[in-house]
Amino acid sequence: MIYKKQYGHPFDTESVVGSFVPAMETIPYLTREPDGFSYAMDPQDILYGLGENIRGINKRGWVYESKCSDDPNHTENKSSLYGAYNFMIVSGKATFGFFIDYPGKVTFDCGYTDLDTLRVTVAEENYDLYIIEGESPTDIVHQFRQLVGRSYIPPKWAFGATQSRWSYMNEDEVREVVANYRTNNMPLDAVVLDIDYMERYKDFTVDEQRFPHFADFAAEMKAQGIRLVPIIDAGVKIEDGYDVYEEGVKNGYFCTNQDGTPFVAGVWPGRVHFPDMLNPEARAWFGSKYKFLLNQGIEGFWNDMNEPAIFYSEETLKKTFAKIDEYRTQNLDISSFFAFKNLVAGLSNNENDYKLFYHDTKQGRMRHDKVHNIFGYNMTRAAGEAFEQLEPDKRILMYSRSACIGMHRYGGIWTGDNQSWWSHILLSLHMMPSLNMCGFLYEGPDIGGFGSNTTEDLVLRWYGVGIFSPLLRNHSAAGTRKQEPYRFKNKAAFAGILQLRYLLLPYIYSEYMKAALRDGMYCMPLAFAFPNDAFARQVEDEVMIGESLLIAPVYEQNARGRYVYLPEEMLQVRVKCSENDRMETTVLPAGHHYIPVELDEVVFFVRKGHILPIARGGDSIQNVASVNFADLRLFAHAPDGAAYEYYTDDGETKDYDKPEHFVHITLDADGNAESDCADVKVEKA
Ligand code: MIG
Repeated sequence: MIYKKQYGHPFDTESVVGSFVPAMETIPYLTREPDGFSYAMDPQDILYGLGENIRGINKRGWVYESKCSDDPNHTENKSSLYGAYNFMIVSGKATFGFFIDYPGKVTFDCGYTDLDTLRVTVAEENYDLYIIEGESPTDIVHQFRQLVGRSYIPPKWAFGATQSRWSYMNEDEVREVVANYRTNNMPLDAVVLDIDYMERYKDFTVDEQRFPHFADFAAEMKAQGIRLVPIIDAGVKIEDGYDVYEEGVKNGYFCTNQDGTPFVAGVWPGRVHFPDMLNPEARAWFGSKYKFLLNQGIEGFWNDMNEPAIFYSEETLKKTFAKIDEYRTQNLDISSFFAFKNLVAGLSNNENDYKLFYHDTKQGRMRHDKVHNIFGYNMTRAAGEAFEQLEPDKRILMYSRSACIGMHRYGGIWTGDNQSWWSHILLSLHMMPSLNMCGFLYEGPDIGGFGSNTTEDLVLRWYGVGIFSPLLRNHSAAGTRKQEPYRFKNKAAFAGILQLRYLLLPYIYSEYMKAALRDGMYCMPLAFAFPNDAFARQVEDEVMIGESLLIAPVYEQNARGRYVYLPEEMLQVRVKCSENDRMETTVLPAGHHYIPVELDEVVFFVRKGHILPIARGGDSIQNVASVNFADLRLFAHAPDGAAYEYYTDDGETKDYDKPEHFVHITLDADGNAESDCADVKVEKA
């Protein structure tokens, strides 16, 4: 049951696509406050949601702000990251969900000011509030997702490994990455091209010195089973003769200053204009530009800097220089010195700049800060809508940095500029279920860490989590220690852990597709799967991946194992990655266990009575195309038999719902396995 209450005159974000929801006079559960609402929490109440954010799965005890920002320091003292995910579930005394459909700033004080009070504040009283009532958190998520529409589905190859770096500078550097993966037996499906593939950071151009025959090069890579995934930035460089710039100016497609002239900001290319992603015509135009790369054989993209990130606005820069001139002649004392110092540091990611420019939307002219959180969403939507037209039958990979609920229909996300820190492994685990609730199923972190120097053990342990996230991407910042898996000593362990990902793909893909097609979750907190287990409700470092799998990764340096809580009897699968993924199984009773996990091992757990179908190994796996999705080994502890619904398709086209994609697999108590599809062979492992 969903209730809706409209306050004032909301801007239509188009986040909601679901069937008509009747408006309610009074809403249940929440207490109205002057600038939002509140809820009195019981000590046992848990707060879920808010998508990609800092801190735990349970959001209690901190204050979060939906305010898309480009902040590369994902530390505990922050309140906002790149996206706006205004969906939460209260689970406890009462269990319900709520969603605030509003494109500006929303504050979620989750027991920060007052330990037991949830207080939500909306910047203006122009929004839609939805309350979702359901039997359980899982049911609430399901209903919410029907309201906001089906999640994005990437091509199957996008579940393979991606290697990225800011930046591979030319064709030969990319070739070298691919060759190193191949010679070390590390499967790979995609290499990312970061900003340096462009000509002077101009969107929809390719640098002719570095990539002189781009289409041929894309074809050469594809022949080896590798896709190139170029980056697209939000800002369009101001440069005479550059077609994207000139067309945008001519047609009035850029965001404007108050006086109607195009707004100028500084980002990578220097001065840029921002395409007005909220103007439907401008959005269609920007989307059509992706054709330049699609035509050269590109099948996947990532959209960056689309909060939008601003290094400086022309206006604030001018004021800053003027102020610095004033300081020049002054005696800089304790206060003026710090004010002077902060002037330049405060130029970038400065919220005030969002008040300086305007959009021409369907609902008239809007100042940016009032619709700020849907800019990145609409950049990705521009691409998604264009792909529908240009390639109606083909899945195109798309993931974005900024996001807002609604964008989940057009693309996934990567979780931005994390650091090579152990705490960020755990953070990436926390983000998975929280994003899933909000509809973002395709997601993943920069494995190994983006900022600062990494270490071999960190990268290995991070893969131990990352092989379970739909987007599996190793990425790092310019100037940091290189972290491609073949750079390290224990190559066999890296090869094995990547091979393991590919062995797991039949299950990972099947679970992903069922979650997407049925508005479910691919990854969920333990509490969702074991709602009556008081301890499972507290667990923050284990999650469920699909219906069968519980993961409990090691995320501390020098740890050679960890405590794992099993809510019920389970099958432990221990994988020795450095020995060709040799697997050992043991049945463990419910309870707390110390589980040793060496650096070259991955250990996971299969629920009793459930099946984990995996592919057959061998060194033949080089990419997703070489995985046999029709010859499965079943891992199970099923004394009373078990059944599994296996989803399989070509992974390229969009006829997702065909009944023949759903295969029924059964396993009886004696270990006899059967599938109801002649083309899918199954055998108990
Ligand atoms: O200001 O394109 O999050 O993944 O490597 C940095 C360069 C701009 C930020 C992205 C990161 C990417 C980087 N970009």
